[in-house]
Amino acid sequence: MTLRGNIFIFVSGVFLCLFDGVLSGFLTETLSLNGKWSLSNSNGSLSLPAEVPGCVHSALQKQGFIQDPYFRFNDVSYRWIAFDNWTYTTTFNVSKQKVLLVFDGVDTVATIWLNGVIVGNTDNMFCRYVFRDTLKDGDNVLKVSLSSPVLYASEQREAHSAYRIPPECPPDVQKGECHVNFIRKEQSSFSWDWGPSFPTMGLWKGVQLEAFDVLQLVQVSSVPLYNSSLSEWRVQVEILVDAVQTTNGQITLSIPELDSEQTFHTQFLFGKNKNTFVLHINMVLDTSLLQVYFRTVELVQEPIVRSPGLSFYFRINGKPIFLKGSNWIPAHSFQDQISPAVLRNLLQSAVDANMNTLRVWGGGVYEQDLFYSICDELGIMIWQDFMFACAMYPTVDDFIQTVREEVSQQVQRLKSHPSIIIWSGNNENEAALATDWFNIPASQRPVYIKDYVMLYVNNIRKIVQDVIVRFFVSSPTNGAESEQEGWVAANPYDTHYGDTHFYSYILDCWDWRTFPRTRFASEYGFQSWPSFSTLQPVSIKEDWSYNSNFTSHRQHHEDGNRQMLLQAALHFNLPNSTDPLKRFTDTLYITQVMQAQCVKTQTEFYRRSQTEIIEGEGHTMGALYWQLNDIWQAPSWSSIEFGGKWKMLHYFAQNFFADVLPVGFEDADTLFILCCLRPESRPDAQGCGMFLPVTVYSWTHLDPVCTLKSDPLLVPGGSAVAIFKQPVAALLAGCGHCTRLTCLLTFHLEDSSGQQGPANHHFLCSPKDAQGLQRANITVLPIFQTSLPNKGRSRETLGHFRPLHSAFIPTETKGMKCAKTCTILIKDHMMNWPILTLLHTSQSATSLISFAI
Ligand code: BMA
Repeated sequence: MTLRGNIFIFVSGVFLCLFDGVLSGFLTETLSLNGKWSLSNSNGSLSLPAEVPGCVHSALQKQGFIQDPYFRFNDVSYRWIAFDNWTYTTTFNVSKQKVLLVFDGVDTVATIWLNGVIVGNTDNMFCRYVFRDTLKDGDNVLKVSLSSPVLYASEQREAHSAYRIPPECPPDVQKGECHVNFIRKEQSSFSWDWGPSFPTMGLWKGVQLEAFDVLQLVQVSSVPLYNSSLSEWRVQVEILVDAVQTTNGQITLSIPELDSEQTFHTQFLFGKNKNTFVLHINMVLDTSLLQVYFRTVELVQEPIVRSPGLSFYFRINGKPIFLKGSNWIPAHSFQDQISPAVLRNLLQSAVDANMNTLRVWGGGVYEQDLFYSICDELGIMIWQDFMFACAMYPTVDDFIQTVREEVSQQVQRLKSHPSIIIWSGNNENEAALATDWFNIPASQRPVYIKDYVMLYVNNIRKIVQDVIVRFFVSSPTNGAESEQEGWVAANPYDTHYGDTHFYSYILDCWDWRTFPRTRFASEYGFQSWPSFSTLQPVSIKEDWSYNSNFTSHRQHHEDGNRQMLLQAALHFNLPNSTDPLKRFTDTLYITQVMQAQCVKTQTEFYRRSQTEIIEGEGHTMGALYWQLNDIWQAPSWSSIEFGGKWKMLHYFAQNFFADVLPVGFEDADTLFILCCLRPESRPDAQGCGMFLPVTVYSWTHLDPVCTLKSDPLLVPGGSAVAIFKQPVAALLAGCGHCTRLTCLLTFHLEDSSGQQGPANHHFLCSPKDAQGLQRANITVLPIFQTSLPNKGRSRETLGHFRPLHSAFIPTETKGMKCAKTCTILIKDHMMNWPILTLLHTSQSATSLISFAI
């Protein structure tokens, strides 16, 4: 398995093994209780088979009791489900009597009954529950009685009478349920500004019986540790063991490929115990050459020359790394419906768009093991939030206890994954307190700050630090500065410290001056609608207009539909077809064009701010836009639609996250082009000589009006350096009869071996004002490999169009399927604008499609 670049890399076959002789002592018999259970509601009027792992909604849908919950307004129609109580029942036959009954995940509030006797209760979706009980020979009946999460949350709130824990309810536009902060459950399951309210109930992970005679191996985790003064690696291995009696044993840790092995004699004490062993690595590892699990991570917060405040960046294996990527939300309201293929497709899409990082956002779930394994394998770095978002939380004893258990378990489960580089305490809760989202009277503020510190600092941080993982308390935060200010900074959005979240839908997104020049942009974004082919299966004809009830029902962000059009109208003519369906699909499309161009401008601004310090601001070292994926078919900030189809933004991301990228912008009527290089793309410290051909086109023709070439410039890896500077007026005056309205620019970087990175463009006016732009008539044809010299790489095939890189092909075209043996050719019959040269190469054309824009 190889992780890209030299950030952290594996060699396949390198693993820690516990030798057989020792393993035999751990032999555990496992009987899975997964599969068909029966399910009924509280008054017995509904009774049906249900799959475990699974949830009530999925079972009801599968058995035909309800329609697709995502169809039209069904989220509201099926609200009743989460107000009822539901019981899962199974019967099993065993001969062993001393067993552990293990629930890997219960959603959420339940009483567990075995043969008519209560064996335990659950109240936290993120915990694994283990009950020790005596079974009887023969048939045993296991019941899990789930209480309504909505009513439970409301009861908890009632019981908390001393002071309120805001917010009480989500905004009306979200059509959600209240008091989700009182229940340890996926916070977005009560609705979010991109998602429906489906407060799920069920056994969302596996259930099994485990029997053992002497010892049970509960969990193994390993963390590589680097001692920089000795240049030595060690691996700390933690083994969680449950022993029936105190037992002597030996543990051998071995990594044959690294010539490292050590045997430890130990005593396993009665009960559950953590045993820690440290294996010294005998080989000297050069992490830039060897592909191994070993990697170091540092979060660097240190003074910057000419700038107040502190830096905020990640040094991986000793190298500063610009984190490029996005934010991950739950891929479905019903976790049991997220298949391995769905996960892999989304994560591969992140890699295909040249991302190196995803933030698992704090309002969802700690993802399943497979998610992190795929990230390990693909080289995606993970910023992992703890699951607290946009709210205050109670700190009563029971709540703190369940959170402590959750945090210990999750960190233990996930800490071996090299992909996770940082943990963060919550999403936006420092900002919510600091900037008073919930109108908390000044006199009561200390109470909330005390609760905040108690939960995230005194409890979560303490647990996390004990197990050696990197952590900061909130996002956005001022990091070390927030700590100085008592963990809640006066302004957690301060550009001189930590990370920032920034959203503005009203300001012109083509104007880079509106963006904060932050140290690290961990959230920013714009909404768009998914394409018609994604909406069609969950809607009917009367829904297909921008002003329909359906269109406003699916929009969960206040005023979102209007904001998209206002932003689009700044630079594009809004659709005005007299055909209502065409007008609707054109409108969906223009929102995607707007979103792609907005996020492009903002991301390029962050990438070019990597090296600069301007008026004390800069050294930006991360750009994670909001958000990668969708939970259902609705407008959102995502770049990938529910179902996996790429929005236009995702195609744009493939370019704006490229390792080598030229970025153009204007300042005081002067055009600057910067060359952004990631260190991995140019490992040589000296950098490399880069040229920048700039081509000027008129909107009317495919042939260039003129081409300018910059002098070669030595560009070091890991920097953003100005490579071209010219007043626009002078540039145009030297180039035919070009004006701002008739011409535009494209440019790319070249070194002695040819073009490096994608071509980019710079518009000199809004497309709505462009003179000469004509309606294109484009056909997409499947062409078989045998008929073309190149091997199915659509970028090459479209080389003819590459210079004319800047326009916007409807994503309907991009969603086509393509076998490996075929490639796609776009023909512009009128040889006119707009043409975009990007097609997703893993997708394909199964039929001939024509369209015009
Ligand atoms: C951010 C996120 C989410 C939200 C998004 C868009 O602040 O943390 O809570 O969905 O904004 O509003």
